[in-house]
Amino acid sequence: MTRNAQRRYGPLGTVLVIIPTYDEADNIRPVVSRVRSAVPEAHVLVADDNSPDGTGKIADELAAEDDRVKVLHRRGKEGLGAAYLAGFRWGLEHGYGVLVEMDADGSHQPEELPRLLTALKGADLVLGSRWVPGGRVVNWPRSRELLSRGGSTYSRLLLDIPIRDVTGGYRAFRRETLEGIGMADVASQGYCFQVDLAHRAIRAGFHVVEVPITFVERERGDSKMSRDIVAEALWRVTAWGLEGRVRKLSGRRHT
Ligand SMILES: Nc1nc2c(ncn2[C@@H]2O[C@H](COP(=O)(O)OP(=O)(O)OP(=O)(O)O)[C@@H](O)[C@H]2O)c(=O)[nH]1
Ligand SMILES: [Mg+2]
Repeated sequence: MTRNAQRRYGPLGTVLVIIPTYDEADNIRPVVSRVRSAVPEAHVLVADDNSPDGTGKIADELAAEDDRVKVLHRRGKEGLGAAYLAGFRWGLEHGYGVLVEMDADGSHQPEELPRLLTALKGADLVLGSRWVPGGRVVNWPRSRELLSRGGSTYSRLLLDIPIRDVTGGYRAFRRETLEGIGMADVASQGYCFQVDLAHRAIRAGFHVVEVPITFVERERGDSKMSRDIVAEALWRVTAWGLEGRVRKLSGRRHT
């Protein structure tokens, strides 16, 4: 049974959209401006890992022009997961009620954010989903689609979680959800950071909802996706799955 069963949800509070960046100089301006138009009351935090292409400097210019845009400058490239954790901590310390994950490259359309926020009124965590009815991908090569669908199916079956798009990175968390999943010991980095957070939220009994999105392949800048990121996801998800099975089996033996 989820916590949702007897739960009444409180108001959402102020929204912080966290955008991690590494070499997104061509993308950062358009995405921030689209977020500001789509949800004018939301604040934006750019979490930049000292991008060599000057993305952090452009983000500073945006922050100087607009009070609702903030920048977290980090020392160097430490991966998506570390940038999000730093962004979440910053957002929680500054009192935000909702923390949103969004890529900088236009794959996650800011115009769809209002739908995610509406769903969050009755949930603890909302996942933008490519693989539920109504969800889709635009301009993705068949190989990427197969990898993504395969990764989600593998994670769903192994971890026994009822989620169709486990690796997606367009999400909205209530602050209480992040406070309740033990962020301090999250070590995963790439796609598996997303799997890790969804899995933790479900295991902690939070109500997790998928909302269909249209995911658009990046048009500008380079992908940071790599063989290492896929390998990390594969070994960690397999290890979590086996751990869960052993836990269940030994629980059964003791009872
Ligand atoms: N701060 C920070 N951001 C990162 C890092 N790696 C990736 N990102 C950002 O995370 C988001 C997702 O990365 P992408 O390269 O688009 O990954 P992807 O969507 O799997 O790959 P594509 O399909 O090629 O776009 C983008 O906004 C990146 O700039 C990192 O090490 N540090
Ligand atoms: Mg991308």
